[in-house]
This record gives sequence, C-alpha cells and structure tokens, in this order.
Amino acid sequence: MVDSGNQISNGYVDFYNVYKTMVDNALARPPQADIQAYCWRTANKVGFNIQVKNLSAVTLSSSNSATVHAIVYEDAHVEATNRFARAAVDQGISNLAPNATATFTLETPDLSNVIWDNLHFVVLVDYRPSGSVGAFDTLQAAIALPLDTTPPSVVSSVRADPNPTTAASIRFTVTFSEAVTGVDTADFTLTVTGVTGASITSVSGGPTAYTVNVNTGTGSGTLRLNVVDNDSIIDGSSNSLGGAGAGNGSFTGGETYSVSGMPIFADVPFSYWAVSWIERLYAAGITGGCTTTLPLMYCPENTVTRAQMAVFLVRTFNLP
Ligand SMILES: [Ca+2]
Ligand SMILES: [Ca+2]
Repeated sequence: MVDSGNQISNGYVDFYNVYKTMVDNALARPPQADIQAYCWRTANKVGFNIQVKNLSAVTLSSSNSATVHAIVYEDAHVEATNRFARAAVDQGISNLAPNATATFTLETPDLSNVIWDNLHFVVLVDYRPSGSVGAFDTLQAAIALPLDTTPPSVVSSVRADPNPTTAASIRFTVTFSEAVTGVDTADFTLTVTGVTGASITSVSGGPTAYTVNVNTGTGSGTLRLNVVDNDSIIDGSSNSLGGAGAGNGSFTGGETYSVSGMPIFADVPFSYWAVSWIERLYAAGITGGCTTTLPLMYCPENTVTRAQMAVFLVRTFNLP
C-alpha cells in the first residue's frame, strides 16, 4: 500500500474494490522517485540519511506539499496489523526538479519502551498533485538499510609459519573485525630485538585477514608485527580503523617469532652440538674461525696447537 487513503475517507465505500484498484494501479506504475536510505541508532534516537532522485515530471516543492517521510514501526500485537508506528518524522522538499537528486537527514525523537530488534525503518516521498489540498500521491517508498557506524579494529596478529624459525622470510596473519581496504606495508611496523635489517616486504590477502611478509634480516632475536593506525584502513562505510584519528586503532598485542639467522660458520650448522658455544666465542671476539675468507669456517673437529691456545687465552682474559 503506497497511496493515500484520504480520497475514500468519507461515506460508504466498497473498500475491497477501491483499495484493490488503488494498489494495482500503484504497482503497475513505474517508480516516480529513486530512494537510497540508510538508518542508524544514536542512543535512543534513529537517524536517517535519505537520497531522493525525482523521477516524476513534476518539480517537487512546498507549493505541492512535497515531503520526505521516515517511519519507524515495531512488530507488536496491535489490533489487526501487528504493526505499531513508533515514530514518524518528515522534512519538506523545497525544490527538486525532475531528474534532480537531493539528500535529506532526519532523526526521530527518543524512542522509549521499544524492542529495538523488532523495529523496521521505512522512508517514502509524497506530494499533492492538485497543489496544497486533496489526496497525496506517494512517489516511492523504500526500506532504510542499517548504516555501519562501527569502526573496524585489529583482532589479532598471529604467526603463519613455524616458530622458532631460521627462514629468510616469515609471514604474519593480521585479522580485522570486518572487511577493510587500504591495507599496505606502511600500516605496519616491527618490534625487533637482536636482529638487524628486518623489514616488511609485502601485504596480500584481505578483505578481513591479511598476510604480511617479513624479511628476517640478519642475526638472531625476536620479531613482532604491529599495526600502526593512520586512518588509511577503512571499512565499507568509510569508518576508519579504531574510529577517526590516528593511533586509536593501533595494535601491538601480536605474536612474536624467535629468529635464528644463518649460522656464523658454514661448517657449524645449527644442528651441530656445540653451535651455541662456538657462536658465543665468535661474538665475544675470542675466535675468528680457521679461515680468513668467506664463508667463515670453524673446523670444529681440528686439534688446537699450543700457539692457537695462547691466542684464545689472551683474547679471553683480555691480557695486555
Ligand atoms: Ca564497520
Ligand atoms: Ca583511527
């Protein structure tokens, strides 16, 4: 039912046939307006954003009482219809020529004692073809869709590869609370201990879970991936990460990798039983291995001469 019942408000009426004709005619007529409407809840009010394109041949204005209406109704047991109108707000259309488009923002008063999950939101545009009196004609009606006002957030940053790792490249999976766009390498930083030269190399995937590739650099230590909010990450309704403002959506609570770089000596792999002691001697400057060219070798099974032992002792005890 999209047309006014005002025309049959008095006297005896054959309701069935009059209403049936009215509904049939309304359904057969092409829409006279294109309506895109969104609604949202703010405290106990409902806001509407309504875009109207006038598809009729009439300029809509105050002279023909053109109006945008927003109606909130609740599923409730009220007489025959099981519908109970909770709010109806409207705004006059001042001047909307054929094929012109305008946007209207409406808000209901506080809605008290409603069951919010039972509410429905409808908008419509009508006017009086005859001028300032007589029956209204509804140009179109539409359901207002819920507008997303919830900003996205970072849910987690977890390891996507085995840990600990000796790999040159590792991956993190960063999951957001909803689909987002605008995610690139500039949205991440690394918290690093021990390792040098680690870097974020690429971002792929989406729209909810992204894979971030990280170069593990050189040396051994830990790597954690952080998300740095600069409002470049947005959801489908342009809500920015954490809400408007840099930093409010940043995330530093992710998982950490333990990274072991390449072994220092090519003949002392990580699997060698004494690797940790040998690399500590190298790090302390006590031994440089058994070669002077790359790759460094340690010759772990060779015997030590008395002269070599003298060098070790001088370095170890920092003798003059
Ligand atoms: Ca959202
Ligand atoms: Ca933000």
